[in-house]
Amino acid sequence: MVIKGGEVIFNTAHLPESWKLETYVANGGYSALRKVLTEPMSAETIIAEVKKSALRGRGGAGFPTGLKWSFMPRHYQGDKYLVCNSDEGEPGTFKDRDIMLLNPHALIEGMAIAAYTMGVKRAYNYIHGEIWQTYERMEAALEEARAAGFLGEKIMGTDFSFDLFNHHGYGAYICGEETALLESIEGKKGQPRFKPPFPASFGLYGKPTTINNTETFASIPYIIREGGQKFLELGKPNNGGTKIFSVSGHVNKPGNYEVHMGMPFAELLEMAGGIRTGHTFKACIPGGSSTPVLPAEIMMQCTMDYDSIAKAGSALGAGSVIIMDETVCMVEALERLSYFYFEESCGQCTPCREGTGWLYRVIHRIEHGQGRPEDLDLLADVAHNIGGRTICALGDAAAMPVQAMLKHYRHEFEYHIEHGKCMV
Ligand code: L3W
Ligand code: SF4
Repeated sequence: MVIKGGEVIFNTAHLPESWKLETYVANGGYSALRKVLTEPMSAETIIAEVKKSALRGRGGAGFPTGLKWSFMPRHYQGDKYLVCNSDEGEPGTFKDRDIMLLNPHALIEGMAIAAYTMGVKRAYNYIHGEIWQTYERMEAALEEARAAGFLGEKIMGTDFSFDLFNHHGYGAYICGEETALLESIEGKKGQPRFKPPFPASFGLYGKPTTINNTETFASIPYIIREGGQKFLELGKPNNGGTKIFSVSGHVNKPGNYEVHMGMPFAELLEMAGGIRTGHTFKACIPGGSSTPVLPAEIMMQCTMDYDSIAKAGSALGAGSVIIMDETVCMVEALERLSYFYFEESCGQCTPCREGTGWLYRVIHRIEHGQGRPEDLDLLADVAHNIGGRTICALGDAAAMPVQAMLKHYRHEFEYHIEHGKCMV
């Protein structure tokens, strides 16, 4: 798989043993933490710089990072926590594991800066269950950072003390939902909580907590080193910086590509080697399986940023670009997606628990030649009755792909019902 280096996170990925502390430090690593601690920079100044950068949460929601940091109660004297969501498990996502494999110290440094800014002494990095090599790499990086005095008591001889621990999950997709993740760290069943209250006021062990994605934290050292304005200018207004796009599916060179936010989609596709030889581009899921599918002709007009993809009727999500060529039957593709959400529903709310199974069963029978003429209206109705009626976004995430597929590819579903087989 291709890892295409960028300017912010994969800038050292091409170097031998890029994950080692020695390599990181030789390339400016931990100088941002030093700057923050020794100048010293005030929390207000750091948050202002992050706001200026227009860094938005890289886990899927695109929430402004500087704003999120400003929610943490500044003068609260009790325990506060910082949590990194490295639980990427959505179909199409595979960037955070490469960040932790290739540049783990950018994550550690970013978290240390965030902890200093928000007055946090203890943090957790929640790593998806099935990625053992990544977990071991992160463990080794934490050991290196502790031995070098970048974590622990009185960091760099200042009064700032902070420690960070990895927490290995067990592979449940729902634990990537931020409140289910907190429950899981607390040793409970990983089920989402009602929001509000948001983690900023009631988070880990009921204490104020900030949760950001791996790529979000790993972008922070650059912002402090080079300034928020420079990061902003790598992208476009309201969409600052670079973004790692995980391109998969029917391209010649699938992989992780760190590019400027706002790059035309056509250029990204070109970088990924184009559609596999001899085939034509049919459709794209631009941000991970919970983001609506877009036909090729719409996608080719987009730039890769939150605003452009939203305007086209989908979402940038976690930047997980799934490319499909003309051989893909959309009924079969949706059957696989809907099985995933059915399987991963935590079962707390009726619309999601029952609705995801219902969607899957109807799509399954269409795919296997037993569809009924009324099934398409039934699918639309069930999806409509899940969306917005559940505790967490998994319900919406199960409903949206169905609605988007019926919007753009209804004729393929109709053909399947009429002829009992794929149109392609
Ligand atoms: C305080 C308020 N905090 C919002 C915080 C909130 C959260 C962030 C965004 O889901 C999406 C999901 C997936 N006071 C606040 C506030 N916050 N208002 O801001 O919140 P939210 O609820 O919009 O999103 P989320 O819960 O973080 C993430 C979609 O991303 N997605 C999923 C990708 C999957 C992975 C994976 O495999 N792990 O990354 C892709 O599109 O469907 O909609 O921190 O607390 N007033
Ligand atoms: Fe669980 Fe689904 Fe409800 Fe989310 S929407 S809390 S996954 S049942």
